[in-house]
Amino acid sequence: MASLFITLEGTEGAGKSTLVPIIKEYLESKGRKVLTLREPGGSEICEQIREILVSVNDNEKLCDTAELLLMYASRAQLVENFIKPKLKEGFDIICDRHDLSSIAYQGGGRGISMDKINKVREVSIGDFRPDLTLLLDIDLDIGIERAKARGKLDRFEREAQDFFLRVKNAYLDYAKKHTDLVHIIDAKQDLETVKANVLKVLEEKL
Ligand code: T5A
Repeated sequence: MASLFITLEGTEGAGKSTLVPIIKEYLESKGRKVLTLREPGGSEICEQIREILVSVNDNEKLCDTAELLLMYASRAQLVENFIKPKLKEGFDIICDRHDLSSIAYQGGGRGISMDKINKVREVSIGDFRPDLTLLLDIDLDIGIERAKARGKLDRFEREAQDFFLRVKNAYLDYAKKHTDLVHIIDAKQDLETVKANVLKVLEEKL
């Protein structure tokens, strides 16, 4: 079967990073070659871009357009140099966040128009899209508590509740319009239940 590009999406602390190795192990148990990546980041240069995006700079505010462009700079670099070539080599790729994060955070959260996002996307990655997206849906309070328990909050995690509410709504709106691509997973349940539900979706996809 052709290689799969699988993305994990959701608000802070939803459990995306926790699920990446679980999905990898499952796919490998089916005899598949798997590579895992994250956005922003995932390569040496992309991790440098990530640092600008997530670190807190009290002296200078990163403007919304610069944030959008940096997200897509990291994505373009990763898609061109790693994701496309590795898919061609027969690897499945699991990516912790991808394009839908920009629709949710820069579109929903920051209020950048879809027209502007689509233009930036077009020059960055063209019509490249995932084969499957798992949207981990979680109550914002639970997610942020999980993220806080991990330690210092990054630039995004310091945003107010209404920012994350707009992000969550943008995710859910997109999922409702793209039911063929996006599977919503109830992520507030215990890890074993979440894992079982995710593996069920993957089994169906394979
Ligand atoms: N961003 C990113 C944009 O604005 N635009 C973009 O285009 C992109 C790509 C950094 C930020 O960048 C923004 C969004 C982000 O704010 P990030 O660091 O990847 O991106 O994102 P975060 O969501 O901040 O990553 P987190 O690590 O906080 O969330 P995860 O990965 O969803 O959560 P995870 O797996 O680390 O779990 C958090 C804690 O919960 C526990 C885990 O053990 C961990 O301690 N946990 C559970 N506990 C109970 N029950 C469960 N089912 C659990 N699942 C996990």
